[in-house]
Amino acid sequence: MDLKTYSTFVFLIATSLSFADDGHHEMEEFLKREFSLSKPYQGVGSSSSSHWELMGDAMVTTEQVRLTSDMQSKQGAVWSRIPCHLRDWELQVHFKIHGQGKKNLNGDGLAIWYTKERMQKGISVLLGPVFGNQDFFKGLGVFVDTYPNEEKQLEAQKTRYATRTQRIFPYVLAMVGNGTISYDHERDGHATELGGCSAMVRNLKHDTFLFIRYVRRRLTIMMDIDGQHDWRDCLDIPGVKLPLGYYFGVSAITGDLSDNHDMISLKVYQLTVLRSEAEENEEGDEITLPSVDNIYLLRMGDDEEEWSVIGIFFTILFSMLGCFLLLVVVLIVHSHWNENRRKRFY
Ligand SMILES: *[C@@H]1O[C@H](CO)[C@@H](O)[C@H](O)[C@H]1NC(C)=O
Ligand SMILES: [Ca+2]
Repeated sequence: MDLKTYSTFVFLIATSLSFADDGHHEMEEFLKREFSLSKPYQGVGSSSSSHWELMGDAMVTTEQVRLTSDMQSKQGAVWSRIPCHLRDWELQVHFKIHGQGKKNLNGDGLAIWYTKERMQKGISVLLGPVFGNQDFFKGLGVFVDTYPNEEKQLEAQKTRYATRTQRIFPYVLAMVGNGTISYDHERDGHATELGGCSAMVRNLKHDTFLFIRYVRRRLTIMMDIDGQHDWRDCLDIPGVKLPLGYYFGVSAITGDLSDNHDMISLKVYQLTVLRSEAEENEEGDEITLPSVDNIYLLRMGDDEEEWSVIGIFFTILFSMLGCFLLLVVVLIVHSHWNENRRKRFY
């Protein structure tokens, strides 16, 4: 299948999925060219009238926007110059991560952004601790993390990794920042993770895609990385509040270990969603600061919460056992009573 047929295919699936996903709500998609980046990347990095701005070590070729090449200590990014005021959108990211390094001897990964600040030119090179972008960001970051820093660090300390919390890398994860939350690179953002999934995306022959959908304050991430042209769910989180007027961007970084981090295309679709009046009212007030509802329920790897989940499980189990016992007792008493009654009649 060539790319065109493929896109049509993806679009068809997208449309049918969106119908399926959203029950009775109809949804249509429109490609927004002003927020999209695709071949032949006209003017990107060379013209100031381009909708996209290239930063750091990023460079444009005919085939891709290369955020970093497979060399040490590089960081690059490409940022949209236009703030996005779409309420419901989908971002389709066609990317490629590849390099000479053997498994786990490569890094560090790339990030896809919807944030208040676009990276500033000039200081970007100094301030890029989060996959080439600034820390304490406001907005959404989706990271394709290709190097397990935490695991390697624990290995070096000869500490055993709790398998319960182990994540298999490369790992895709989402984080929402409000300007005061820091991304912990040494722990691969474990403490601030909203959710994520493993994604074997490196050194693949076929095309790899990530879909980030934001509809009715629900954040969904899907992937197509197996070359099978089907979507795999990665995460699905309701109650994600993102302000309007933020910027899309992508960035990547290499350290001692490296990879080529290539963007082939970024496509933003406007999703038109019909809302009921109740939904309109519910979502009525404008969001000024990014946040996630019930964030404590999402935090993983936290002992207390796991215990409380186990606690709830046992409470339910014992209540059910209790009810069952009560039922048995009632039945026995009842049948005895019936028997006695029958005896009285004969
Ligand atoms: C940002 O989020 C953190 C963690 O959820 C919270 O403790 C903090 O109060 C938030 N900051 C603001 C300014 O809302
Ligand atoms: Ca990492």
